[in-house]
Amino acid sequence: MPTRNDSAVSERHSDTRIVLVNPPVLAVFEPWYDTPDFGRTALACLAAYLRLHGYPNIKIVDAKFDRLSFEECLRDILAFEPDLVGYTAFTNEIKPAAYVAARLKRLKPGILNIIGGVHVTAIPLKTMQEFPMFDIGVIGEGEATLLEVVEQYAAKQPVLNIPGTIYHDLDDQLQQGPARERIMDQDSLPIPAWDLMKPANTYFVQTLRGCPFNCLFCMNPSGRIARKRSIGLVMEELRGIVDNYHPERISFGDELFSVDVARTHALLDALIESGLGARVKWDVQTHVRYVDAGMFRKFKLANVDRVEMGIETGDEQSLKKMGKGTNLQMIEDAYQAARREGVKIGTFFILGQPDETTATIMKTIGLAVRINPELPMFGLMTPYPGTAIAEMAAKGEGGYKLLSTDWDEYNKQIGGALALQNISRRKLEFYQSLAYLMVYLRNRRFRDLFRFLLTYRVGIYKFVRKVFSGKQNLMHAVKKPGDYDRLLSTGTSVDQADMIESYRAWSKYQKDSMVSLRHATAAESDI
Ligand code: B12
Ligand code: SF4
Repeated sequence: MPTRNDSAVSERHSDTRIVLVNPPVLAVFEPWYDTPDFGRTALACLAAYLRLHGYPNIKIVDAKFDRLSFEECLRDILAFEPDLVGYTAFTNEIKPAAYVAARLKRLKPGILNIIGGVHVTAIPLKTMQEFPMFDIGVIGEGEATLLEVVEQYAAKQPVLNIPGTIYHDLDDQLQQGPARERIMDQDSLPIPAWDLMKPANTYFVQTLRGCPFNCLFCMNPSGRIARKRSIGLVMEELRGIVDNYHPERISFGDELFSVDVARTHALLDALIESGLGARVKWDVQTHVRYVDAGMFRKFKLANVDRVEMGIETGDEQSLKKMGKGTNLQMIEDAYQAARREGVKIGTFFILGQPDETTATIMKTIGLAVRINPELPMFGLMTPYPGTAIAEMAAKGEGGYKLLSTDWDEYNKQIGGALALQNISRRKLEFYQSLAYLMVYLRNRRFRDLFRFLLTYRVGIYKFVRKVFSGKQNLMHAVKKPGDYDRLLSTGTSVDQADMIESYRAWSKYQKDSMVSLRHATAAESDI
């Protein structure tokens, strides 16, 4: 019987055609994410790398950015007549990606389906078992790995044992290749292929990959060492975007934008001196430990419109346990500095910290009311695979109750994956709504509240329907394509033990990667 690797071999040719897909949404809950005015950076990065290495026949189908339904997404993929199709997926996107891949496999069995992104990175084996419509999984940073996959394919070789992949061998058994080294020299990567997408209002630009912290709720997919692009290359990308596409906003999509304070000052100086800062709105996501009054002054001069920071909780004990390296004093200092310099702020809070109580939630809400950020964001704790929170939830530690491993529920704003033993999901959702209301009402921001309600009206309507239907599950409030569940039900979905294992495996990977990088750095300094 031919295996999926064999069947593909006969149809291969050197002029390989590749489609990269950001899958459609099941329903619009959060317009900012579900109907974005920006394309997915990962796909632009991968396309640019393949193109640089001699594969020009690439199409990006960004179904969210292009507002495509599942049918339209399939139509666009098929119209390009691809040999390989690569899908990107966060956890909450893995089922929609698998659904497109399954439909495509039925229509064109010879096409190689490749899945990449944080979900398959966190649980490679389980993802491939749960979703057999994917032929190859790419674990971690994708550029070099995808290129090798495409090269083997184009050379009419079965795609086997490539570092950073999980794949089906010639007997259709799942095997994992060796670990892929992270790309230390980020300047070796080309500028993302933004030209393969329609012009956008917003661009997410990455100036570095990685973050030194270890928050309980985050798997830190890019590793603990911040690998930085040079200021020159970042400026070249920014100039290209502003000159060619005239966007309204550029968001720095780094995990921790100002982790290298001196470099951040240099980048802000470059934005100010070049006059580029004045031509577009900017926002950055950073950390209260790595900002100060001088930096906020430069943010202002560089026309940075909003600085976003993960505050997470107003409870000192929870902050201590979290692994974020912050405390209430740092939060206070950062927000006071921003206010003094007149910089707008966005803040992320997560309700549902380990052993959270009503009292600690009220502390968080109290802090948010006092900070009164221009953009307040209250998420509910979500046990993403590969995180310590997922492990705790699966073991019932931290007062947690894992409600679901249905990935459609894994959304921080609205979803139904986790509750606490002493605070039901319904109650957490109540506090989340209360938090938004308190920030707007206590600060007399009635117009902002009205705008918030208007923006999120569809999500709010679905949320209310969920509450009144008495169902915990968000997906009951969603109209799915008729064959969605049937096509995806393989009977091999993950269970609690897999969530525990995912954290162990990912922590080990992170540690090994740190050790191997330290060796590499030591060896370099010996030369
Ligand atoms: C910027 C960012 C965003 C931006 C993305 C903007 C954009 N244009 O791309 C925005 C603001 C939209 C966003 C939204 C959300 N985000 Co976010 N985001 C990030 C962040 C900080 C960086 C992602 C990024 O762009 N990295 C740069 C690119 C180049 O790297 P990458 O995406 O990892 O892709 C590489 C590899 O993964 C791989 N790869 C990826 N796709 C593919 C596909 C193929 C075929 C191959 C071969 C390889 C491959 O190769 C790529 C290049 O090396 C990450 C943290 C992180 N370190 O990843 C969180 C992160 C991805 N986000 C996260 C979350 C939870 C969300 C939200 C769900 C939040 C929410 N509402 O609950 C939403 C989801 C939106 C949605 N679609 O539903 C989590 C995901 C956890 C999980 N397991 O799913 C992360 C890991 C943060 C965290 N603390 O846990 N996010
Ligand atoms: S600081 Fe941010 S990116 Fe770093 S580990 Fe914590 S949540 Fe993840």
